[in-house]
Amino acid sequence: MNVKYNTRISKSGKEKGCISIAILGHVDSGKSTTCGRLLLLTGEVTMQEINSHEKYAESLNKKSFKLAFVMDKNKEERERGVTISTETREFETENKIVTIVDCPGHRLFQKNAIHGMSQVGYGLVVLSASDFIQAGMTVDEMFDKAPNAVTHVKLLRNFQVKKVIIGVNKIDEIGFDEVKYNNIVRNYTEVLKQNNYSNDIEHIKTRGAIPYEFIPYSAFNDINVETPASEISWYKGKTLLSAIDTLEARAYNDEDPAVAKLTGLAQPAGKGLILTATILSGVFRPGMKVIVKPSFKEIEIKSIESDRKTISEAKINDAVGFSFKGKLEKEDITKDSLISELNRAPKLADSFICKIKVEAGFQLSHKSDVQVYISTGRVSAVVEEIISIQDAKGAMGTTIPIKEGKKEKRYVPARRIAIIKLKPTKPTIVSPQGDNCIEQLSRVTINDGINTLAMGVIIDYTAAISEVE
Ligand SMILES: Nc1nc2c(ncn2[C@@H]2O[C@H](COP(=O)(O)OP(=O)(O)OP(=O)(O)O)[C@@H](O)[C@H]2O)c(=O)[nH]1
Ligand SMILES: [Mg+2]
Repeated sequence: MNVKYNTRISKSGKEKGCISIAILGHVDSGKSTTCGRLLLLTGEVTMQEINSHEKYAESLNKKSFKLAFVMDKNKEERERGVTISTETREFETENKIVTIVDCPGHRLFQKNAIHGMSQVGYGLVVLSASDFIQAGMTVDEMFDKAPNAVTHVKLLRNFQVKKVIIGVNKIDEIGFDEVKYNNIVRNYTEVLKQNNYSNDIEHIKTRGAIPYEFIPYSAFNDINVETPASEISWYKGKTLLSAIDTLEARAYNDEDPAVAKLTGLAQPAGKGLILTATILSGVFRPGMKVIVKPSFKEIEIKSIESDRKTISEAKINDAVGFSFKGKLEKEDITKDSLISELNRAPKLADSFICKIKVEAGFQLSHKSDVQVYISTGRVSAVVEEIISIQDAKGAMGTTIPIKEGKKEKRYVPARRIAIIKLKPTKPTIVSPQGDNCIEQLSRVTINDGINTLAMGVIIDYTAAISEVE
């Protein structure tokens, strides 16, 4: 093992940790405005640019969107005042190089938000403060008020992020009121608890819980984004930028196989295809021979770009563009493609075996059709076999085999652990737990189309015929 932290030499020549954050939350909570403010405060965008956005926004009767227009670049987004597609930018804090992926909050563009979540190591869920100020709101009431403030953290937990910051934005709209802020924190903590977010070290270690932190601020009015504000002198915690600065750079093992997930493609005039991708494991370098799956196209990396600069290495969670020596066709690519180091690529599986735990209030039936989320994508599958089930009285994790021909254990009851076999409708790339495991390819969430039924890890698989040949 040779564990390192993902770092890069910054513009100032200082070695800084690299982190990536998806900006999530309900529509209009101020996600794009937050991104605009962060880029302005860190010098990536000038006041002149904001002023010119303001003029244009004013002509559309949307003056308050001047900061959001930094991220919302296309005509439709600007005219409607909503984010449609994700937008990625980079800025630096004192100790970190930060990639932000601004996601849409509108439910019509949920797919794009999920695409954004799948690319990052951290989440910033932006709440609009006035939504949750009433004392004792239930999770259902919060969902009714701002569905994606609840749905996004639920979805995000499938993506192995290391922490979420809950940004309580628009603190000006609740008159900077401490009591109201405390109600928001109390209310929303319930949403987090229900979805396996916890700051309890034991829960983090044993249940894979994701830690969280609340930060009050106002992106539009520049309150507690970079500097502590007198308006909320009752608040003694971090500013939004200091909370971001203290997120840990992702650890990686530089001996692990290099694997990246495709996020998009571009074809600049007169040039070859450029694939944009997020690194899941290992280190990519120019000259490396790679294989694209599921097409099995082999090709060599010519150069790697990040934020329009050429870089010599791409490491965990980096969002980069690859250009290639040789010809890569659009047919070689699907939206689920993985780019991996040749001879060390994870395999396509025809079926896979998982150890899962069924969620409270649900059961998982034999032969049922389910949707399986692996953090790189989603696939339809059938629960082909229930191999063993945890004894109701047994210790956690001990399972008893189903007896041949026995009818009654045809489903896994709520809260029970089981070993099951899933058969996807198409070969799917997985990485079972164990040596060289790629975490994002080893965890599954099983969904019935609406609800999460179970979550767990992949422990084994049967390789697809295309891998065996
Ligand atoms: N009062 C107040 N308004 C804010 C604040 N931050 C953002 N807004 C306003 O909220 C509105 C929506 O802002 P956006 O940044 O576009 O919101 P969004 O979350 O990116 O929206 P989608 O991407 O469409 O989901 C704009 O009118 C902003 O000016 C704030 O701190 N205070
Ligand atoms: Mg937006």
